[in-house]
Amino acid sequence: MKYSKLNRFKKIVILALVFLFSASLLFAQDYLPRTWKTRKVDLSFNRYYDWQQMEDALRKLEKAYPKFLKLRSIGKSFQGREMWYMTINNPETGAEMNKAAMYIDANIHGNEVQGGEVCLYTTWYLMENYNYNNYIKKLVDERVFYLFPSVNPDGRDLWLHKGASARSGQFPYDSDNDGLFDEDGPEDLDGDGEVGSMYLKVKAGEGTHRLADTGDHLVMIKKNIKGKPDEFGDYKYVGSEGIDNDGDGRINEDGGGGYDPNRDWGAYWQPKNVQRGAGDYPFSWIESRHTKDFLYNHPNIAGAQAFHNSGGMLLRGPGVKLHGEYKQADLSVYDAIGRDGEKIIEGYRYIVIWSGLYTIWGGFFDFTHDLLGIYSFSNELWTSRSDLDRDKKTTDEEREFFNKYIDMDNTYVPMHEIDHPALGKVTIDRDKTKLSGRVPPSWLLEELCHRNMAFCLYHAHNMPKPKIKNVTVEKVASGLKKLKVTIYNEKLMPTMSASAIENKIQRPDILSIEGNVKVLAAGKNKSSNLSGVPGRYRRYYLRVYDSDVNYIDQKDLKNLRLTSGIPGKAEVEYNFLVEGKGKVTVKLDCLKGGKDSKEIVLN
Ligand SMILES: [Ca+2]
Ligand SMILES: [Ca+2]
Ligand SMILES: [Ca+2]
Ligand SMILES: [Ca+2]
Ligand SMILES: [Zn+2]
Repeated sequence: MKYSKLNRFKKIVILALVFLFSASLLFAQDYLPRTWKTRKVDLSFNRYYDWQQMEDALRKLEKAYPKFLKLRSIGKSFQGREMWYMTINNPETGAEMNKAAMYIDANIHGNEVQGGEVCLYTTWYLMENYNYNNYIKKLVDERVFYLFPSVNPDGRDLWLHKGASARSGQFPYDSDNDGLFDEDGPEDLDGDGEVGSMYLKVKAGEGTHRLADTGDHLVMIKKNIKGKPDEFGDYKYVGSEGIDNDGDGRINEDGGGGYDPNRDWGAYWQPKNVQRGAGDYPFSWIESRHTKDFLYNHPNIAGAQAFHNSGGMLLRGPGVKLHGEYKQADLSVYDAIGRDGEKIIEGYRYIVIWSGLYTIWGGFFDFTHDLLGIYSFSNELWTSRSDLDRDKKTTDEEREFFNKYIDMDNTYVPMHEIDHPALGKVTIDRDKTKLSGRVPPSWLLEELCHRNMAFCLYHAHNMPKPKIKNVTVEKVASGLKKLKVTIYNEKLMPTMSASAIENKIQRPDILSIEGNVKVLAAGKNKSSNLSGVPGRYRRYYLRVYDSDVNYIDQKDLKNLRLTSGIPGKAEVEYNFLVEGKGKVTVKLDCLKGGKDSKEIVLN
C-alpha cells in the first residue's frame, strides 16, 4: 500500500510539473508574426551599436547560423580595429564566386552610423526568415551578400564614445596647416558623450547669445533688424567643448583626421585644391585600400549600396557633370530600381548625385560603376517625419510638436554649467544630442532598417541570373550537327553593364562546349529575343550579315567569349556547328551572373 501511495504521489508531482512546464512555455510565447515564431537571436533595433557591440552581435548571429554566415575582416583600420564584414551564402547551393553578389557598406563617414544597424538588421532578418519566407529563401539560396557595417570603425567609435564630429577617418591630418597633426581635438569635459558649445557669462551687450524666452537654452542675438531694437547678448560663444591643447589661443582647431574618405576613390579623382577633403593621391587611406582590394577580389559583385545619412535620398552616379550621363541600357536599370525604391522607402527621392546633390570628385560609385561594372546606389538615410500635416513643408511649430509630444523630448540635452580648467565657470549648451537630426529617433530606427534592407533586397533580386534554357540538336549532314543553345536572363540587370562593355573592364562571359567534338563555326542567332534591350543598345548584339546568325570570329570556338554579355530580361541563342559524337556539356560562366550547364548526347 505504501508503495502505491508513493507512486500516486509521484504521479501527481509529475503531472503538476508537466502542467507548470507547459504553462511556462505558454507564457514564454513571444506572440510575434508567424515568420518569427522561432526567432533564434534576439537583437534590438531601437539602439545603436559601437564597434565592439557590433562585433558581438555579428558573432552571435554567426554562431546561430554557422551554415550561412561567415564573419571575416578585410584588414585593420588605421587605429587597429578589424574591418568586419559578414558573408551570407548557402554553400549547399554553390560556392560564393558562382553566384551574383550584393555588396552593402555603411558609415564611411564616421558620424553617419545607422547604415551599420541596417547591415546588422539585414543579416538578422535574412537568417530569421529563411525557413519561412520564399522571397528571402530564394535570395539567400541564389545570391551572395557581403555586408560591411562600418568601413570607418575608427570614426564610428570616436563619434559614439566621445561625440566628436568624425566624418573623417583617423589618419593624422593637419587640418589647420600649422605643421602639427591632430594637436587639438574636442574634449568631452562633462563626460556625457556629447560635444557641446561653450559659453561664458559676460556683461549685457558684450555677448553673442542670450537666454531664450523659454529660459532653457541659448539663442544667438538678433541685430540690425529693421523696425526692431538690437538684442543684448550676455553669453559669449568661446568654442566647442574642450580645452586649448597646444596653447595657440584657439580651442579644438585640429581634431582627429580631417579629410573626407569618400573623396578617395580612383575615378574622377581630383587633388584637394579642386576637391576638398581629398588625400594626396587616390586610395590615400588604409580603409579605402582594404575595401578596394576586396572589391577587385570579388568580381561576382553585381550590385552595391553604400549607406550615408541624411536627407532621404536614393543616389546614383555620376558624381560629376564631366562624366556625362550613363548609357541608356544602364539608365534603364537604375531608373527601374530607383523608382521602385521611392515606393519601398517612404519619403525618399531617387536622385543623381552631381545634379541633384553636389559634385563629388573621387566618389565611391564613379569607381564601382565605371571601373568595376557594378550597379551602385547610395542611400542618404533618414528624413524628418515632422511634416505633420503632410503639406511638404515643415514649420518650426510642427518640429516642436513632434519633438515634444511624439518624441517626448528624447533628444533634448539640458543646458548646464561646468568648471572649465582654464576658463572657470562655463555654460554648455548642446540643445540636442548627437543621436538626433541625422539619425532617426530610436523608435523609428527599426523601420528605417527594414525599408532600406527591403530596397537592397530588391536591388539584389534584380541582379542577373542567366540560365541555359535549352540545348537542341539538328542534323546538318553526316557527322555534322548544329547545336542551338538558348540562354535566358529573367532579371533586369545584364551580366555586363553597358559601361563595363565600353570601358572593357570586365572579363566577358564564357559559353563553352566540352566533349570529344570539334566546333567548326559558331554564331549568335539574330532572332534572339532582345525585347528587354533598349534600342540604342541593340547594335551591340545584332550586326547585319547575310545569314540567320552573326558569325563569331574567335580562335577558340569551344570557349566563346560573349563580349557583350547577356542582356537583362532577354533570351539569346547561340549556334555551334559541331563535328563528332558522344557526351557534350554546354557551360555558361558569367562573372556577375553565376554559372550554369547542360548535358546532351550526340549520336
Ligand atoms: Ca594642425
Ligand atoms: Ca586633423
Ligand atoms: Ca589650440
Ligand atoms: Ca582640445
Ligand atoms: Zn556621407
